[in-house]
Amino acid sequence: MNDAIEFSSTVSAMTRGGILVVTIDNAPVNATSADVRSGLEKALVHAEATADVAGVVITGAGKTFIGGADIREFGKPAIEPTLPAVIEKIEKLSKPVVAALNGAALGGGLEVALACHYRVASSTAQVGLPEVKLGIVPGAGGTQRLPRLIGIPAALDLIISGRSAKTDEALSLGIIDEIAKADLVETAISAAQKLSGKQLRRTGELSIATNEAAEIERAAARILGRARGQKAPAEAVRLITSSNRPLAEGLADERATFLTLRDSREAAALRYVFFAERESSRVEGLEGIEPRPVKTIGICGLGLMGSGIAVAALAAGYTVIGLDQTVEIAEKGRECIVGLLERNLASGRLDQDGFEAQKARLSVTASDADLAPCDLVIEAVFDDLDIKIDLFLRLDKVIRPDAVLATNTSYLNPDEIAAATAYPERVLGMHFFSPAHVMRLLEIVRCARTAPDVLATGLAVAKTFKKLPVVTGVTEGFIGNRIFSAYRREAEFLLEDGALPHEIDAALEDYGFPMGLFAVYDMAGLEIAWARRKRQAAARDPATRYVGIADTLCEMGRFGQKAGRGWYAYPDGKRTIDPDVTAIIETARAQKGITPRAFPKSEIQERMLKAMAAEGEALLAEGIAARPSDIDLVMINGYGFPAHKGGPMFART
Ligand code: T1G
Repeated sequence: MNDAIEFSSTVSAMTRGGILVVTIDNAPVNATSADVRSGLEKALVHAEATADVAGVVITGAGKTFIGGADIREFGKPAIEPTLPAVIEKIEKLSKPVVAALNGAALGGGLEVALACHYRVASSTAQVGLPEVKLGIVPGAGGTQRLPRLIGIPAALDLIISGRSAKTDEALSLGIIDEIAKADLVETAISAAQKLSGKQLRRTGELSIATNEAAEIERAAARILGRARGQKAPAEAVRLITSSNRPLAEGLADERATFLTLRDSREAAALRYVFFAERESSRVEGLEGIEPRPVKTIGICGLGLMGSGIAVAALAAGYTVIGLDQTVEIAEKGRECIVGLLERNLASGRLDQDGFEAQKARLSVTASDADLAPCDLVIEAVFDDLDIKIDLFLRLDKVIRPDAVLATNTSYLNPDEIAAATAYPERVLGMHFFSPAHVMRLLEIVRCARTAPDVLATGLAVAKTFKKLPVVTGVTEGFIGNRIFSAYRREAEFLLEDGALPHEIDAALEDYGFPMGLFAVYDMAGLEIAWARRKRQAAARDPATRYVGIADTLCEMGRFGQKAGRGWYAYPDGKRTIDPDVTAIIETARAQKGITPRAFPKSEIQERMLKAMAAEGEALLAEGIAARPSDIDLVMINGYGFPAHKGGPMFART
């Protein structure tokens, strides 16, 4: 082995067995920055020109092969060499180039690997082209080379979903050629040595199977039906399904499309969300604060929410002790939890060993004393203040003073719960969204007296649950439900002013929401909000505009889809505009002397967005939310706000 050659500050190489082993070391994810591209290009020129170099291996330092192009460089002037230029050099090299995938090969990372003549992966590697999640298309050959390697239908699935494939799937699809059984780089070196002097398989020269037209047609139609106004998926479908044309032509079209999309509002919004998700767990004042160690988690209340939380905790490796009122109820909770684990097993998300291990870490009880070993207890009992305070007072007697107590309440004031306990500083809120084992969003409620290391514990546990934590202060409904209330109020004002439920829903779905507000309302049921409005009626300010239409519907028993009627009628379960509801709305307008007028979709959208943004501004001013992007993450991940619009705060910029 000779000395390392530094081709740039992030690209170095050593010759081993006549093979130039090029390592990219650009923390944190080996993104293909300008320095990486320049270093790679120099290494390829060196390999081509050096007689005793018989081939090249490209690998990454650390746990990622290449995490993609450097997203932070987007929007800045391009610096030569571009990634497509470097990739073309790889594919055209006269000597074999072998990719040694030591970890994630995503976006531009997989595109680099696709141009190599052979791909070896470690068992922990994953491959993917997630560009559509950033509002763009692969811009360095992915839409043209991947179909040549695995066919158009499989390429459509991977590129449009943006998902990653683990090595077994990547091998069976043909994206990688070998999973290293021993040392990855050694395996890659021997592959390069065997290929030296042989005819090289260049991905760009492969032909594309064209006997799958019907399957392609179906896949494309399915994808476009779900795009909901996004441009990138449609463009990706066009590029992939037309990839059986000369490579140079396809690459030129792909590059032009990528550059156009990269500068689009949709891509800017999705990049904003990407970085916002990594920002949300950074809380001012917590730098250097260590979370309390958590190994055993108690969950009180094993209903739908509690069972979902238990599944998330078991999947994260914790020991879980479930508590409910009686042994029978607790056992029912266990059945529910194990049922969810069995669904994970059946779907392949869990293997048999994993299933058995998680089941073994679960126990249930009706006795408070059994929660004594818990480092953290999360309550998900009925959302009633007295019930929650009573439970926490009981827990004060059985768990350690340093164990953390978390309430999952959606609407009660956690400060009142904390104030009633022996150690208020150990109390915080962990507001899960149902189903808790599926929904990523988790509002971490910082109570007035929550200790910093308790807040840090909540954030750390959220990360192990693979949740998206957003810290909120204490206010009615925290961030999400408070903004949702403003959104609902504005929609009801629009009803009185002249719009109808289906018109508002159509405008919201046109904007990108998967479902309009009134359709969601009917699905969730009107009675919950009605009960809350009745509780708050005495305190309501008569000077504030109040719309009683929903109350009228509830008084008529029109509680929504389950009741067969709500904002819509549901003859044979199909949501249908109900003239009775229109009449109720018209009567309400007349009673207030309102002369209704028509509202175009754009005005409905503008009023709804403005109402959400105004409430968001108030949350920022009150210090409930730390940053606008936190508010956007809550609305995107908890309330269906279209991510490609960035969220209500981004959308107003
Ligand atoms: N560019 C710049 N920074 C990136 C980055 C990227 N591609 N990926 C991650 N980071 C930053 C991230 O912001 C965070 O920064 C740190 O790295 C750790 O990230 C030409 C045009 C690779 C699976 O979409 O999926 O290639 O917060 O917390 O959990 O066709 O990062 O520490 O300051 O996520 O170990 C396509 C995006 C780009 C992959 C690692 N690639 N990244 O996960 O770390 S477009 C992607 C990820 C492209 C080509 C097109 C994940 C990861 P900070 P992290 P992780």
